[in-house]
Amino acid sequence: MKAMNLGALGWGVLGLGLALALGACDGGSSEPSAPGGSGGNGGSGGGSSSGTVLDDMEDGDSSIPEEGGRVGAWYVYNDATGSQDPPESADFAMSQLSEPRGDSTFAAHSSGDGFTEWGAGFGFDLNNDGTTRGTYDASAYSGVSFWARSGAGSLAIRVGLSDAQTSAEGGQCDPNTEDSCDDAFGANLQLTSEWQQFTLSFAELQQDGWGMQFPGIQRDQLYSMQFEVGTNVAFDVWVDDIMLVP
Ligand SMILES: [Ca+2]
Ligand SMILES: [Ca+2]
Repeated sequence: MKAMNLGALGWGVLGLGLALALGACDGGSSEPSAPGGSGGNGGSGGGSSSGTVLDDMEDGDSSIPEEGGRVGAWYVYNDATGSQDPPESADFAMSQLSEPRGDSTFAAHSSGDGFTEWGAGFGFDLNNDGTTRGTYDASAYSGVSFWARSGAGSLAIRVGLSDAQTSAEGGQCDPNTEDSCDDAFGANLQLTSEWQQFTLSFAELQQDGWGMQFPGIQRDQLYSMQFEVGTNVAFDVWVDDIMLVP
């Protein structure tokens, strides 16, 4: 749960990593196809019922399901120049959907505005029990998928998966050099007011380019998954049904 500390510190700048937690098989989590969510972007046609659920958020709490070696808490992080809800100081509980999306009634939700340095985001660690932050081995999977929408119009976000290369903890980038760490492998996506399913293969993820550069994501040593917005934008982001794709 104390991942928030990390959020405030190190992860700063853009993406971090991935995390994945699988989990809970409570009803419906394995079937992201939802009425109204048609236009799945990149969705591999028809539902990814074969994936491993990292979090479907249906229990409403701020932790990913503790399963398969995954454990971690949701947190927000930002450059401290604007306002974000929930605030970093609060527990990041999941939010109830005003309109259920298929079997889903809860999702991760954060909104805010006024950030001017690099922005704000939210995410979760894949292997952090609150005492020790370690890596998660996702090498059995080809990528991740999730559903997302914007509650405030079209919005550009960056999804990042931090690994042992781009996280200071990995000892490969240099946390003492500005703009070395935290340039996580990820992708830039465009959200709309409609729910869309995004499927990203690890192979297609790229660093943003401002940090120490590495040839490719280290999928067997992932730290976290994060959803981030840039500066000078009012945002209202919803994320649901995050899965590891075989
Ligand atoms: Ca939970
Ligand atoms: Ca959900």
